[in-house]
Amino acid sequence: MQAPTFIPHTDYTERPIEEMKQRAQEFYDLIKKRRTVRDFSDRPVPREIIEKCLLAAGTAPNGANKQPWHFVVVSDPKVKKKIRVEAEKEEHEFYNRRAPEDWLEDLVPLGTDENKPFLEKAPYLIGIFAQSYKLDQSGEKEKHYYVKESVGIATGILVTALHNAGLATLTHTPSPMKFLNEIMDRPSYEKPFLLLVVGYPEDGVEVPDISKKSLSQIASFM
Ligand code: IYR
Repeated sequence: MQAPTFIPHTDYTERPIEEMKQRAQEFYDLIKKRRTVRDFSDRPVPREIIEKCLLAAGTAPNGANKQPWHFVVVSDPKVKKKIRVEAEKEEHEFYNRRAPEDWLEDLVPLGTDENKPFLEKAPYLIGIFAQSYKLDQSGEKEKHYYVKESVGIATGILVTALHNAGLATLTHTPSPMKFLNEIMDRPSYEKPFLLLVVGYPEDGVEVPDISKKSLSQIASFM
């Protein structure tokens, strides 16, 4: 067992209380403007922006620093088409057979259906995969820990980074998503976590008239 190596945390900046309050307010003002959109423009987005946001996602706290995620960025129209075809097959089943009545009722305010044109129109689809373990060169399994928690946090940072950059996202979960392994050429021990649709919103896009819970509804202080 190797001894741990520690270095000074020189990146930490303590801020005066007033500045903290202001920054907390400013961040809330920024993030509360994030909305999931389902109509995307086909305007291209420089890949460099996506790369930087992925680097941000990769800083997420995670189990034993195993970083158990993989992101597949798709911009090739042929691959996007394949994803749309497979996703719409699953969605057709979901909306017409698999989904219980109360689930479909809960989706009414969102106005979703089995048609997913955004999967071809948006400039990027990011497949997010959760690695339940990793195989090293000799085929040995390396264990991963708290995989869903870790990938969930990384995904949250990715969504936040993209919003901060000025892009819109849609967290899309065609279910089941196993077809993504084949299309995105990922091994079977990587589980598709979600498909993030990224781009500019379509001009004049509308979003559902829904609201977020208040502080007292989501938090209690003891
Ligand atoms: N995956 C389907 C259904 C769906 C389910 C939930 I929960 C949502 O918040 C939104 C949609 C679809 O994408 O249409």
